[in-house]
Amino acid sequence: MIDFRSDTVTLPSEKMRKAAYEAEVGDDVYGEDPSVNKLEEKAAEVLGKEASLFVTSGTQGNQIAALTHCRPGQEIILEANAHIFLYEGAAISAFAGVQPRTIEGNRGAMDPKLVEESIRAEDVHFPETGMICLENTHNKAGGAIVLVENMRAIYAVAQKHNTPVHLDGARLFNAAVASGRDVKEFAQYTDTVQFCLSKGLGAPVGSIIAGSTDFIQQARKWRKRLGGGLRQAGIIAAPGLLALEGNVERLEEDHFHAKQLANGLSQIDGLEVVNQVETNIIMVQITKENGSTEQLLDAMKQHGVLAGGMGSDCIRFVTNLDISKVDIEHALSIIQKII
Ligand code: TLP
Repeated sequence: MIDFRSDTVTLPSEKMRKAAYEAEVGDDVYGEDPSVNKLEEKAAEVLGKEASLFVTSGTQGNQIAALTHCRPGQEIILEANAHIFLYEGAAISAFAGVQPRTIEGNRGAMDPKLVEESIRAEDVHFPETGMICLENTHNKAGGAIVLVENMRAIYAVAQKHNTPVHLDGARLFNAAVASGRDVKEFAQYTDTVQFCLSKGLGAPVGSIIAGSTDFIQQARKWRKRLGGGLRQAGIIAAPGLLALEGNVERLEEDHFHAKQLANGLSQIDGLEVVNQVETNIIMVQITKENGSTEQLLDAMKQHGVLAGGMGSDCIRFVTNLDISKVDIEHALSIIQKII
């Protein structure tokens, strides 16, 4: 199978399995797992934040941000197609007791002016704005990079109104590598950042949430409340550290593969690539009359190529570190034949 459903599907490398096997471990609820501590220190340093926390998933990291920054009855400002809004089972409402206030973005970027207009004034009728969420790269916008300049402008608005900014940076390293910038440049315009080790970076499990020492202290408590306090978690943190130290630069090749795939797909009669491919996500629409997304996905599957629907009329192809140039050429020839 050539699997383009997501970059979450990568399998741990030999080195990662060996790191898991050999990891020094302890009870992380007591803060005694040396491998987890090492990963958390490294992640905080890479992002330029005071501290960080290893969490089970991107969703858990984002929810911990909402729970720590906000109180029930508040409102979160976020982009209308944000993962937190569309794909996290309304967890912000279910757990943190907040409601979303969405803003239609441009390729995932919200207009800072609209963000400022959406911040609630003090009024007995209104919820308070508890936090502003950004997403970079933006998944539903096809892995679009939200520019540092846009983040800086939104952060200035947030600071003026004393409102925390959280970044859902599930694929922040993709944004940084593709724009030739350091992740710190993005992270400096946020109070907290969540990034996934188990997406583009290729680790089997886990995410990081980073922020101030005080924030992480409270976040640790929320993680425990959510049942996310793990014990000998070094087993999964060690491959995560390898991913962070060894796979960031490899994203450049991954993005190159994505461009090759996008180029090939756009030359197939009956398909249209509808996003500008900046990182590792390609959104494709069928232009052929009577062609259905489900039919094409089924036929591709029968020929060993998987891609995702993501609940829209687009087919999402995501490249990842396990996909080679040969896989891409092979997949293109199959799709060409069956369409
Ligand atoms: N995204 C997954 C699916 O949930 C759609 C994927 O395959 O892309 N933020 C962003 C921007 C994400 O894309 C995802 C996962 C998450 C958060 C949640 O991460 P996990 O799956 O680790 O909870």
